[in-house]
Amino acid sequence: MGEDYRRMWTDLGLDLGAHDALVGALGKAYQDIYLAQKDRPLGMGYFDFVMSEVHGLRIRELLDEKKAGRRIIGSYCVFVPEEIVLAANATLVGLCSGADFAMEEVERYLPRNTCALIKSSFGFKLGKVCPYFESADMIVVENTCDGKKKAYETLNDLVSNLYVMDLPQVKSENGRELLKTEYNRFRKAVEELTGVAVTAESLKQAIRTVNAKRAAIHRLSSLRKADPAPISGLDALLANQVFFYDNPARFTVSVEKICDELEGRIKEEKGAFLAGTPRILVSGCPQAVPNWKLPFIVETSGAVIVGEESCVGERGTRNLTDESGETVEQMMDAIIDRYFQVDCAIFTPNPDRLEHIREMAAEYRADGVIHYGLQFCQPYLMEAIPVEKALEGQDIPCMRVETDYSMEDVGQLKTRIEAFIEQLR
Ligand code: BJ8
Repeated sequence: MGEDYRRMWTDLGLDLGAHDALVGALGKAYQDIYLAQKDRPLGMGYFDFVMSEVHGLRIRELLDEKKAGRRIIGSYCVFVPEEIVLAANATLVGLCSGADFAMEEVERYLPRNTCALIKSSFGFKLGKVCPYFESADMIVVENTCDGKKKAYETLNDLVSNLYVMDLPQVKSENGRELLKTEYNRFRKAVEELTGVAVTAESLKQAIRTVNAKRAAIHRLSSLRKADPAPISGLDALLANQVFFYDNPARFTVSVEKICDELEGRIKEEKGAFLAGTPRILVSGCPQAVPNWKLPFIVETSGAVIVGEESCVGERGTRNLTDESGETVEQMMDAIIDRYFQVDCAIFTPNPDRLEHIREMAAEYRADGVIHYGLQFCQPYLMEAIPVEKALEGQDIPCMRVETDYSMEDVGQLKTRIEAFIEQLR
């Protein structure tokens, strides 16, 4: 099987030496962070397996789908509607952007002071290490923050299959119109790519499939309201990360299964940490695989993470699409309504996000909030200040963290986070 995978990666044009280094580092981090946890739910075995095969079996499956005539679409943002992709007989996968790679090469194209997520997406492409990127027939990028917008102009010179989706920045009538225009344009582009027209039947089925996986992961999130929390924040984050890679139907079944197990743990008052452990809500920038730095520090410093107000978390999954439409137009409208609720910090103003953080802090019984901002991410770093103020009004302590993907600040962050947790006790 090892040789078979190597042939597959070579055929995709990956740099095998660099890829080996990446997979080795990923495996080591996984071992040290995930497998070192004690008494994990048995259902996590599935996610461990997915992670061990994230560049292997899953890529093989995608290539098999391609052989059978399906198209693969890669994306970096939760604004790319999976419902439309599935309805036109294609598969959507999240693209890697959670680790530093080929940074010297990246800084030939992007300023040093660019957020780690954007640099990472370039690093995986330039270092030729991302089999998802290389398997994709179309790469969808979006006009969200300024960094992404400008970086994609450069990426467009490097790859031939980029599709740029324009997105609104204001939640107004005009903003909704823009989203509608863009989603209809995207539908046509995907139909052209696959040669399959979206029908009322296929769109309904796709909405059901995506709703089911969102509902399943939302169920898992809700179970974390219990004290003791039945699952660690690290493990819950992993399930949220796998959400972007896995086959949707299989993912749904696996999440429902672990939820059944967690319900049993709650009944037995069995937790990942002891009852009364300080509870943290993390809010802010997305944490893509293998960016596990913050939860690792928090959960080895005496607290448990009980929720993520993030696109790899509740912001990306909490809303479902109305399934009652009968025509393609009605269902497209329902999809637009659903995505228009995503409260990314690129929107101005963005009061819904503050409300949602307050709501989550209360529901998940968080003792404190850690606002996670990537360095040079202006939308989230700017919004961290109103978030802190809004929480002050509710007497919920908030700590602002500004970091990147390197491990250089782990010691300093740990000291600050330990002091914050001490204050919550
Ligand atoms: S909907 S959060 S996935 S854009 S961290 S690249 S904002 S400078 S990722 Fe996002 Fe879509 Fe919004 Fe969600 Fe820019 Fe900030 Fe970097 Fe960011």
